[in-house]
Amino acid sequence: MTTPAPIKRALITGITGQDGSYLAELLLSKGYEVHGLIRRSSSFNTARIDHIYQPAQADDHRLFLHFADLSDGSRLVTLLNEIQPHEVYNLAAQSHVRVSFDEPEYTGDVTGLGTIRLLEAIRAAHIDCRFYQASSSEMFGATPPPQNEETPFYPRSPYGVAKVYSYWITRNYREAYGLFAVNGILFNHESPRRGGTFVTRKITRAVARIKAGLQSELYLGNLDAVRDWGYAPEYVEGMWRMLQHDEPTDYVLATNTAYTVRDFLQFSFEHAGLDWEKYVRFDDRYLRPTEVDALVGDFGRAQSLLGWEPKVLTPRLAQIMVDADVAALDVEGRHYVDQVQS
Ligand code: NAP
Ligand code: F7E
Repeated sequence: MTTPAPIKRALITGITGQDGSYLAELLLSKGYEVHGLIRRSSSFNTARIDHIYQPAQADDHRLFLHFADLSDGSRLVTLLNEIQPHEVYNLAAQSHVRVSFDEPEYTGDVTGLGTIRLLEAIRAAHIDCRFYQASSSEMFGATPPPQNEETPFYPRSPYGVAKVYSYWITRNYREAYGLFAVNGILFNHESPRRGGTFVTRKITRAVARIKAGLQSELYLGNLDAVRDWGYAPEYVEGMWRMLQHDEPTDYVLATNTAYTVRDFLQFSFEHAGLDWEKYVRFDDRYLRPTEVDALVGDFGRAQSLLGWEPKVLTPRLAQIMVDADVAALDVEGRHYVDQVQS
């Protein structure tokens, strides 16, 4: 008789965010026991994972949530001791670039120092685990595209600078302590679960609301910025593959295509049969003190070592997001009508 393989345990920080929710779904589908770190909040912050959170007595209860915070190092030590994970995915961050100019110290503390607190907790708990760090194309900042794993960093925001710290401390712990630690340098990736203040989701929600007659204007900042927008569910698959590889190294995940914010507007409004120029207005509050003009990633290493490549490219991504926002508004509308009529 063969003994069943031991269940793998993963810890995800940032599980309530866009990527954390898709990664939790992926790992559960692969049979993992998944532990997620969540923050105490005065309002509900688990909307993205409610659909996979089973009651504790259910047979397939393999998702566990723990209150903690990346600014609380001693809590991370007790948590790591308790969970003893085989894989740790550090996705938690103050992840908004514009906000990082308003809250630079806080962003440095969570997005930068949070990573060292987690790495030190792994060492203090004497755990033999693999570590994924959510690094970002924002680290390349002003260095012109195409960008790959050898491209020098030139961050242009407190967020980018904090991510550079986390990138290097992850490499340092790999070299100093032999930890299986990797940086996934991910270019922008979006989905219907993208936070509403990032430009893609702000646009696709506005399209749905304009179409429904609920909104008549959309205020934006710089429309000339060039980004390489991919599809988040494909990127979390790449994160997982990085931790399954024989050797730890760093990888870019991107689509290697370049579109402006204006292009994204065009794809989104056109899909709903609307002309974006009739609705979009400029608001300088959305400009940044220093902008990242162009990010376009070369994912050749991930393709050759991990067999990873993107399938959904930006024009299709915009359609997926518009369709999801239109459908969500329909459900909301039906819910409202049901309530009024009942
Ligand atoms: P997101 O939706 O903004 O999610 C961020 C997550 O971090 C949320 O779960 C949030 O919790 C949590 N968090 C924030 N501060 C925390 C703290 N002090 N302690 C514990 N948890 C905290 O971000 P995302 O788009 O999923 O991105 C995931 C990671 O990849 C982030 O590190 C981001 O910087 C990085 N990244 C993202 C992209 C992208 O295009 N999406 C590209 C490159 C790198 P709450 O829900 O309670 O706020
Ligand atoms: O801005 C321009 C803005 O906030 C994209 C994060 O996930 O990806 C994300 O950072 C561009 C910028 O994303 C508005 O100036 C114009 O040039 O959607 P965003 P981001 O700054 O690229 C990287 C890879 C990360 O790591 C980050 O965590 O769009 N833009 N008008 C606007 N941006 C916003 N947010 N709002 C506007 O109204």
